[in-house]
Amino acid sequence: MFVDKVILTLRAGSGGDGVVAWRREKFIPKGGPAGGDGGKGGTITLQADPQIVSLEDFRNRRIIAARNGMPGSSSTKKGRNGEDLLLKVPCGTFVKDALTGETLFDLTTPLSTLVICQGGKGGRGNFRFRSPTHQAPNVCEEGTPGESKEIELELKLIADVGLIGIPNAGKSSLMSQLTPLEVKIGAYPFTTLFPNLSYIQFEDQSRILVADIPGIIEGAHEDKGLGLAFLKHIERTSVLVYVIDISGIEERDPLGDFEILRSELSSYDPALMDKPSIIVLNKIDVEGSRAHIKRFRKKFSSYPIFEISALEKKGLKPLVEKLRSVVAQEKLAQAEPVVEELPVQ
Ligand SMILES: Nc1nc2c(ncn2[C@@H]2O[C@H](COP(=O)(O)OP(=O)(O)OP(=O)(O)O)[C@@H](O)[C@H]2O)c(=O)[nH]1
Ligand SMILES: [Mg+2]
Repeated sequence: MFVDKVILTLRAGSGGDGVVAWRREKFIPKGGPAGGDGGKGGTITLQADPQIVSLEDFRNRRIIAARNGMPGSSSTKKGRNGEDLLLKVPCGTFVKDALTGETLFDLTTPLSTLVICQGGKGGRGNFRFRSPTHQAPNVCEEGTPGESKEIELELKLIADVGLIGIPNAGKSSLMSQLTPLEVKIGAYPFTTLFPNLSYIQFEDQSRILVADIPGIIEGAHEDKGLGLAFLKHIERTSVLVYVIDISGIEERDPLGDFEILRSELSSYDPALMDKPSIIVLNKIDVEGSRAHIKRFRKKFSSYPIFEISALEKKGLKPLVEKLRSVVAQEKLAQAEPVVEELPVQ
């Protein structure tokens, strides 16, 4: 199941206590201090993992706790450290303070990590308090408590391309032609209930990440259909691809469909209107689509428009080339300029 929001209580392990103990060996009457240190408490770290696309693993886990460090023991033996926990989350996970809603971190870069709850320190045993003037210290320290936090994880998928369309337009059909993902396709609305994420692979090993979003209907901003909740997963894309069923079957007007999509997207976030957009007119294999294509091109001539049949794999190559060039352009535009300076002579 696709999960994009969870609230968790995270508790790092506390440090183990140091102890007071004495050397007790035959013929050494006053053997001196021998109390060992407590072990460290387990630390909790989050890591962005590109292999994971949902927060599903955390769905039934309210509290996640790392183990405490063990107390020290005699013969200056250190207590065992509590094991650290590495929690893997999808790239694009916002880590928020659950109480204030403040964003603490945005785990976007693959394999980037965030130490979210530091384990407590082990207390020192009496062996560590010995000194020339204090040869029999009867003191030791307690371990310090581990950090504890109530956090919210919210995923906003990181994809290069977002596929938008009304239900049945053929978004998942297109996704399954472009990417290796096996996507569910159905001749009924709302086949896709959660976003699908996959990639277009190029010969030079580069990839473009594509997100297929559940269908949007008129009134989605009033929670009709599946609402607009999934649109957060296209907020960070470089390009929006509007997939339009151009066949005009089921009495739908393809031009009207595009206007509905624009208006729903803009009511979710007007900034989406400024993203580079491409229109894909799908189902050109259906008889009668020609007339609609003509009308569509006339009315929306300012957009790049591609005609395809996802079913018959027609027109896909020019579309993929366009996606590749727009994504590359956008990435370049977003990249921070690096200023190289010559070393001072
Ligand atoms: N004739 C024709 N049918 C197509 C084409 N592309 C998709 N279809 C059909 O349209 C129906 C819907 O396809 P999907 O890919 O599931 O559509 P979707 O946009 O993902 O739909 P939702 O997940 O419900 O939003 C299926 O019956 C497909 O076989 C096409 O190019 N030509
Ligand atoms: Mg679908």
